[in-house]
Amino acid sequence: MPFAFSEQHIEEYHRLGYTVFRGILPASLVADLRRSTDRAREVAREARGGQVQRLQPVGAYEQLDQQPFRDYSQLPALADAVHQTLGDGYRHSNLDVLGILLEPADAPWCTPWHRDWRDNMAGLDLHRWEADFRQPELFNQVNCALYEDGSTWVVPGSHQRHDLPKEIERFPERPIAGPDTAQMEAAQAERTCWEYVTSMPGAQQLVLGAGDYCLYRNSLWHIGNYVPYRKRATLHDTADTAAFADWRQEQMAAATKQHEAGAGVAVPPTR
Ligand SMILES: O=C(O)CCC(=O)C(=O)O
Ligand SMILES: [Fe+2]
Repeated sequence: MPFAFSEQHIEEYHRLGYTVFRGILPASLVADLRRSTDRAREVAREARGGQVQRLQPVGAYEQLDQQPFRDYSQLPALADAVHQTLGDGYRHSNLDVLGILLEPADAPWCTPWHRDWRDNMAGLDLHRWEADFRQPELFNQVNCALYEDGSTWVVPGSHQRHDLPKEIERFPERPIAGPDTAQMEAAQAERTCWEYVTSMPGAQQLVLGAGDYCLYRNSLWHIGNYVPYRKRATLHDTADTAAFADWRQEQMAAATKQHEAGAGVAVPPTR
């Protein structure tokens, strides 16, 4: 069935913190994007080794064919679905941010469980995040899969609320640590990551098909869990607003200042 927008997308986005526009990318565009992202995988691994998680932003890499990314960022069906879900001031893509999430070449691994910015941006003003995490125009993120992708897990509905007691009990230490799989052989590392992922109360796997566009709130509890045998090229983007662009710039500047004052390391929430 071709993609059809419905009110269920709006309802799910608000209740669960994510919704999926199934098969919204035409197959011909998926094919073109796969060609560009095959090259992106090589470029990323040459630059940063086989375990690299992403290449971002794609626009910084002139050796890639940029046309498929432009076609994706101008796709009328996507613009329309995002406008219908979020409203008119939202774009479905920002080419200055757009990246690609990739599978590891060598060994399974997973990120720690986290809410973006709060847990993976050292030096962030946490009071500011606490005050802002429910703001509709902030924190809208996108995973758009070019191959079937079950790497992302979420705790549905957690975007609406603070951590629950059982979540704090599971992860009492902050920053939250991921599992240490460095010395493990592959099947053991995969099992250890799986146990870590599923130890979060209410965790659910998000399974995307090729050409699915998932719009989600990155203030949700979520995690990425990766295995080398599952090929991955998932566009990672933002359903951006001017307000969110300003927020990011302001927070990055403040965190960098903190760092310069010796208070910690300011790193963007990317690997
Ligand atoms: O790989 C994913 O889908 C999630 C990655 C993620 O959450 C992150 O890097 O912050
Ligand atoms: Fe994240």
